[in-house]
Amino acid sequence: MASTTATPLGTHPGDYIDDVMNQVKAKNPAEPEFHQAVQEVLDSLRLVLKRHPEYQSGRILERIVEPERLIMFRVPWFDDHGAMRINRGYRIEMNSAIGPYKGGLRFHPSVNLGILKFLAFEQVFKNSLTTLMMGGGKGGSDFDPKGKSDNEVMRFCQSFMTELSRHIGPDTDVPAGDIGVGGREIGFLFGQYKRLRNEFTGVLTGKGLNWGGSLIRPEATGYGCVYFAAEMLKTRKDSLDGKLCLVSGSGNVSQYTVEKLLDLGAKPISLSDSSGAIFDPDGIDREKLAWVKELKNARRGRIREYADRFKKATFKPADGALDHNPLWTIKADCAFPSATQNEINAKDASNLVSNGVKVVAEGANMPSSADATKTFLDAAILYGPAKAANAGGVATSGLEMAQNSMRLSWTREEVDKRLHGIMASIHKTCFETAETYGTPGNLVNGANIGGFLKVANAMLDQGLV
Ligand code: NDP
Ligand code: 2IT
Repeated sequence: MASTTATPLGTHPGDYIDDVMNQVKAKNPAEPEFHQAVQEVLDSLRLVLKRHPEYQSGRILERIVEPERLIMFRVPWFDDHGAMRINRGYRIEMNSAIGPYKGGLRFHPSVNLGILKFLAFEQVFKNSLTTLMMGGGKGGSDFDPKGKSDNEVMRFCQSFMTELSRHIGPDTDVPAGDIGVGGREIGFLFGQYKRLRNEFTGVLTGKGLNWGGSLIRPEATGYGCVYFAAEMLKTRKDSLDGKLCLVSGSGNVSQYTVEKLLDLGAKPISLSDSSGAIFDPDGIDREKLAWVKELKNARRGRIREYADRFKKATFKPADGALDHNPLWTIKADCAFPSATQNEINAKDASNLVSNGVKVVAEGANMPSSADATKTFLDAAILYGPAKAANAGGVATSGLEMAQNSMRLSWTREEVDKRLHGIMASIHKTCFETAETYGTPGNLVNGANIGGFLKVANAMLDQGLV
């Protein structure tokens, strides 16, 4: 097992980074997604530490990989048959150097400590890139909303919030949605917080429009990701007009990615869920998208039904025995992975590249494995990593917080204009930072370094906390 003693000051920056990574693995065993997220950021920081020894002497890396606080709790609830059910709840308060903890809640059976730590870690850098004052956090539960009645989901959310409410607040920690947590869940969570605390405050984002929510927040992650892709294309004097686009997932992010792609003249041709993927050579137009929204948001059905409804479309079931995902073998100009982590492996990435993909913009968090990321960077395609490309969601959450503080609501046009401006500014930061640190075009380095610098400098200013 690697040593967990402090690396002596004066160690070569490269060895210091390796030591920190070994300590992360030793202290956080069996958390491969957390290791993957940390490794990617630390690799980018090799370029920074050579120029800025103060981050090493201030032990910023050891501090930034260590959550400020981990909260784990029991969530007991009754199902519709009167049986007792027990789930596990979590909130990771990762870093508050530049603002209150901010990040989503994920309800999915795969949720565990390592997955939430990877998400919370990424959130720190993403939130910094938005230019708004938000620290990083993430939470959730291994509760599976699939197949549960609205009443079961409500009882679960009330129990979850009964414990979580002790730890959050509008100036402390502001959760939002993520996989399995949408408008319905935020409503139940907000109602219970208000009842327990007797306070109507902006303690959650993604709220309903009549009770403190912001226009464009539901759309923001998907819209923002498409704006980011358009910014990347602009650097090669190109646009989304007429581009064939693969989109994975069929939830919040995927639906609004398809919507904005249609606005900008592109042709989205796929969607998926955990049961498989549909491919529609005619394109998913507005009418078909409205049908998908009804299928997924109201009926909570499976994407397979799309191929029954629209006869030209084909459905390919998910097959864990394959070494690749058939979705990523479809020829297209752009790919918008918008389902979940590690949904693109090395084989998928090389399939995309050999089919001539020009743009990959990540709507999901860490959808590409480390090898897949390397394949995209080596191929020098336009690759927008998640912490930059999907930051529009949390950025608009930041705008919701600002509106709540002022007790005002901006118009749809105002919020969309700000979102667009923020995505362009994130792209600029990533693009210019990649150049400054000697790796032009590498937006992975640009995002990791651009997000890191502001947080690291705030941590230095605030002393050893
Ligand atoms: P939703 O719950 O609305 O949709 C999730 C979609 O992904 C569903 O189609 C779901 O299929 C699919 N999916 C989830 N897990 C898996 C899996 N293990 N294998 C295959 N498919 C899977 O979530 P969102 O759209 O909000 O989130 C999608 C991604 O975007 C996540 O990575 C999330 O972290 C990220 N993100 C979300 C933001 C937001 O504002 N909502 C902001 C930034 C990033 P099924 O229904 O079968 O489970
Ligand atoms: O991953 C993410 O950025 C989100 N799920 C959105 C977080 C938020 O606070 O809006």
